[in-house]
Amino acid sequence: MSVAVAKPGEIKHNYLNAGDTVRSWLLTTDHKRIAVLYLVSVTLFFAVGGLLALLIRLELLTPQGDLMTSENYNRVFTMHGVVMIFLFLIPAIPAVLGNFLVPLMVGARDLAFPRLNLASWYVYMAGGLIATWAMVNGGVDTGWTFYPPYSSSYSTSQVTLTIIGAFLVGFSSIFTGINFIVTIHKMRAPGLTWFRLPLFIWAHYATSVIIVLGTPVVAITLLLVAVERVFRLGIFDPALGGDPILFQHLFWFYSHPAVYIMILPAMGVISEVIACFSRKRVFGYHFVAFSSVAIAVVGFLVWGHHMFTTGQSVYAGMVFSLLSFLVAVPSAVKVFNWTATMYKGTIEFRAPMLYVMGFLGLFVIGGLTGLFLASLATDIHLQDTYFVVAHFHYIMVGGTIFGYLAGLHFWWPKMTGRMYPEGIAKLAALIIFAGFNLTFFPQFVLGYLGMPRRYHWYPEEWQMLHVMSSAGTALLGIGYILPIFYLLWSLRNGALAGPNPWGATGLEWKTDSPPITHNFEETPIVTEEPYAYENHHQQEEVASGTGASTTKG
Ligand code: HEM
Ligand SMILES: [Cu+2]
Repeated sequence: MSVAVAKPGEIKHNYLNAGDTVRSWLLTTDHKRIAVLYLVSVTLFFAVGGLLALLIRLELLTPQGDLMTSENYNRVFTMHGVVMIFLFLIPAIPAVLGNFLVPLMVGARDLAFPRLNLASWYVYMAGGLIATWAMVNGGVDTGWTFYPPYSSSYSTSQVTLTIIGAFLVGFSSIFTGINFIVTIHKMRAPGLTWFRLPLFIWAHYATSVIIVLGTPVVAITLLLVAVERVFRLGIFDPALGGDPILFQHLFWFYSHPAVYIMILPAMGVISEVIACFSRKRVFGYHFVAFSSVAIAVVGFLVWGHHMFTTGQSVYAGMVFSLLSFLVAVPSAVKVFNWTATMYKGTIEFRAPMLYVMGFLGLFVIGGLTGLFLASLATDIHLQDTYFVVAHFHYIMVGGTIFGYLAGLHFWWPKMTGRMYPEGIAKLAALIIFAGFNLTFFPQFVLGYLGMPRRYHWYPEEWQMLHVMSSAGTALLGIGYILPIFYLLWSLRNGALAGPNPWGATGLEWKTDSPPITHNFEETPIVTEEPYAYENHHQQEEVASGTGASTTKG
């Protein structure tokens, strides 16, 4: 492969120093700069969502609602959910890491539609700012799920504006999804066949398909709520002749797949990091790749597990229950294969790897408790309790955010040309792991004992568990703030990374850090399977050692 590379120690032209005016950033069509724009914006929204979470946990320290009124409590948890899901979790990995890495990993100069990519950021910002405007002008109190008829007929909060914000953000993710699909189909470097693609790419491909098929459904559904609200057309409100259960069907038809929009990209990160820091090819590459596709397909068939207690027919419930068990299989396949990848590997406990190991444990707890909820009988008891809250936070924080942080640290040297400080990064990972478990494990117990979600008054005997959870949040907060400081610090003071500080495989490591505007001096030519770590060790002894089948562990 003939790709010109700068020696560590000299900073060449790259995408970061290719122009430093505000205009050069705001009008850029370089996927890497757009990734940076997204990085800054999702981080800001994460901070807003985090502050709202802090308020929730502060209120729940005591059994009485003494910090805020019930109305305001409703607003705070709703805005926490809206910001975290629509403005942080859904875009975080695809729009930041995906945007940066998809073209690099497939050996392309940019995404297929660079201007559409920039448009997606503007649409995202427009949606985010409208939602923010709604928040500071009265807020919204329906829960992130916007269930009518409360949302369409009774709530006096800023429902319509928030919905317009969410609608726009949905379109920004559709733009990104289309861009990824076309890029992956059309712009792969010579020799980069489908089964030589990194699993990060497979995960983003599957995610993009879900985004493109699912997001329009929720966008229109939310718009219908706004239409009912503004024009009093009877769609969901029974008082107007509508059907509220119809809303739940449409909403969850997207929002269950949306949980995979949030987790699949993180799974892509895990595959890359685990192979690199175990120095092994991913065990069962084809199974891991196809399990992403299987999740994307079966994920569309399980939405009814959110509706077991709505009075949907028992037979429908049984089918949804069975299918929900089925969708756990491909996720389990991934976990088994990752574990098998580490088996007998030469494991390096770098910060990204600590996040990966955190992910494995927490995602398993999140996934298995999903099965408790997917069982018709147990869900009757657990539905709308803190058990559900704990379940999805194990997945969305323990899974997605851990994956995001793993990826951010892993590719930080590539994005910035600088190494982050390893010691404090490991410390932050440990604090986050401890803080996370202290926050959310007690919530499983609380939920099992009957603590309903979205309430801020509770019996005194549950206070201890709530205090533990709030204490964990403080710890978690410290853990999240640390990376902001040391990553910014590293921009000036970090050691120079050089093109491939981890000795990783993959095209993104074959060009400079940070890469030049067009990524590669010459189009790379791929001659190897992915994750040929073992081959690289043996290369000195065996001249042509690249023919092994990828499915052999
Ligand atoms: C893999 C990523 C997953 C994510 C991101 C995720 C996320 C979520 C979210 C956000 C909710 C709550 C929605 C709400 O009411 O506000 C939820 C509930 C639920 N999840 Fe998951 N989940 C995941 C995996 C699973 C799995 C693997 C299963 C089962 C096989 C599952 C089963 C359920 C069920 C049954 C509920 C509804 C519980 C109830 O309301 O009673 N989830 N999940
Ligand atoms: Cu679901």
